[in-house]
Amino acid sequence: MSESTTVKQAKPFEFKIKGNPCLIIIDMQKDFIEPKGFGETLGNDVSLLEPCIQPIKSLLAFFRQHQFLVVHTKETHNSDLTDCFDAKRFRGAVYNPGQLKIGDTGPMGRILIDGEIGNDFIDDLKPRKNEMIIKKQGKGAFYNTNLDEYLQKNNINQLIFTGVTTEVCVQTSMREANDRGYECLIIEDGTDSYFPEFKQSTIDMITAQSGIVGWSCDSQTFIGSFKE
Ligand code: C5J
Repeated sequence: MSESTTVKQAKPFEFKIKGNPCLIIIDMQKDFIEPKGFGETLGNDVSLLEPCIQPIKSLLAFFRQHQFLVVHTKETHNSDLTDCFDAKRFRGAVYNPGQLKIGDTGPMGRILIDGEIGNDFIDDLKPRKNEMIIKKQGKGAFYNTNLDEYLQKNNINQLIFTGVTTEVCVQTSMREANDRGYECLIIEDGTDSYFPEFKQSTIDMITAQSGIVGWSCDSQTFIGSFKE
């Protein structure tokens, strides 16, 4: 890593790289991205999450090539659902009684349950053996996980956020990280939402007020900054 790498085009102002950054890939799981999983059962058009896959692939290749740390998160529950609050499990079903809930069996196995096909990462973004997988029950990657401890142990101060969905698990995790003292940058084309307008609003909220939660830029701007 060059000591002087700066993402000059980042918003709201340049993002200076200080040490090795860590790539955080949030919840790129079949349950959210492919038909017949959790995302679709909640009534969403999952095809809206496809555009971010290729930019995340490029970033992942770049981080691997530089031997920078990569963390993959996974929203998941134990098969006995003892780690799933009723408030989470039953909320949607109250209003849509026919809809599949967390733990119910769908075409890709039990919805959002660890070990089921739908709960696994999409084929394009499978973690390597040496990469950290954070299993989380909440929307935030820091809630009830050892992510903070892992990052501290590896002297990480800057996090590059990608994944889905922008305004739910990505934003929640980025806010948690910001409150823990990490400098955070969200990759604009490396995240998507079932609601494109929410994606844009999230990026605007994050970068407003002099980067109150962090910075943003697109994947090629980030990668290109290392070649300048
Ligand atoms: C959601 C997520 N949307 N990964 N999870 O429930 O954003």
